[in-house]
Amino acid sequence: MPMSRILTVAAAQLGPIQAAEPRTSAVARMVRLMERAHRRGVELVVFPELALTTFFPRHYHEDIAEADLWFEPSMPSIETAPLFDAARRFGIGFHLGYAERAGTRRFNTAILVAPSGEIVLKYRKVHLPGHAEFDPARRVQHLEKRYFEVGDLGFPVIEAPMGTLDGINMGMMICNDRRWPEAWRVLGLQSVELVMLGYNTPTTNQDAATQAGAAFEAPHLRVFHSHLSVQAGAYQNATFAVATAKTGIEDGCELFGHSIIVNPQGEIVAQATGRGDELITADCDLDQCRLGRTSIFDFARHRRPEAYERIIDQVGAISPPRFIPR
Ligand code: CDV
Repeated sequence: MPMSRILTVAAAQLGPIQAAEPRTSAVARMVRLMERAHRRGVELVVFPELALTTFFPRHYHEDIAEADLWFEPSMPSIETAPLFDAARRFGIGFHLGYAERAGTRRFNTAILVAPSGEIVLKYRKVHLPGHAEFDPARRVQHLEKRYFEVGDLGFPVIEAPMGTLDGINMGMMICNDRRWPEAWRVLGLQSVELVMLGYNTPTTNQDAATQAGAAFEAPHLRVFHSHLSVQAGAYQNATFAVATAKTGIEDGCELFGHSIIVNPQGEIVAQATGRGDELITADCDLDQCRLGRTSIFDFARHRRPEAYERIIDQVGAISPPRFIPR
């Protein structure tokens, strides 16, 4: 009987980080979570999207350069070094979302860091929600399209050692990406076994709130849609997923949290329930990915890309031909 390939992972959900909270304080909170994770035998900790600051795209800066205070021009930096030191001290890997400034370019980025402190993989968010200009109709802005470029790294997967395992296929996406099956499938096509993703999702759909006569989207459906997306993505691509949120009331805007860890059957195996810093953990037997990928989702046997042309050739939806009764 072959040994199971078990990796103990944690989603380190963060309570709110207010605009005035310095990075040193947010980093100290994360180091405390890493210490707790270590005591629970965790080998890899996943932090949320833009984990070092408030979710600043809700704040408008007319001059984009004024927003530079939210960005990291280097990684690690003096302020983030304690995370890398903690990784080495506790022998655990971590995933971190942050705003990256690369010269004059700005991205919503996530990195995977090995227990040695080495950066193993970087991803830059592809599906940027929101808008580029100040929208007076909105109570809360969502200016990701103003502050970030569309990610230019695709959806990469890397095989790397983690915990006691020799090699795990790990990939990343960020927040809104989780709602796009294309993103999951691109990871699935690289035999991903563990998808890490951070998110900041408000309890209220501001887009619906600003549309005249708009349909109401109940807060419980916001959580449902988030979980539905992660569970479906994990199931259809036979992978584990760790989806980690920020939660609570941040700069007057409520984030719904509800971080989850999902197995390749699409089942939630751990879920956060609180509104502050919270650690949820799961032992992930990566060999559970094998069933899906050798049966229903054996891509080599069953995919039919010749029928999927529209996925690549077309962006917006077109109208179908109309049936005219004789
Ligand atoms: N940070 C995000 O990407 N948030 C979006 C919200 C705006 C809907 C999300 O998909 O959760």
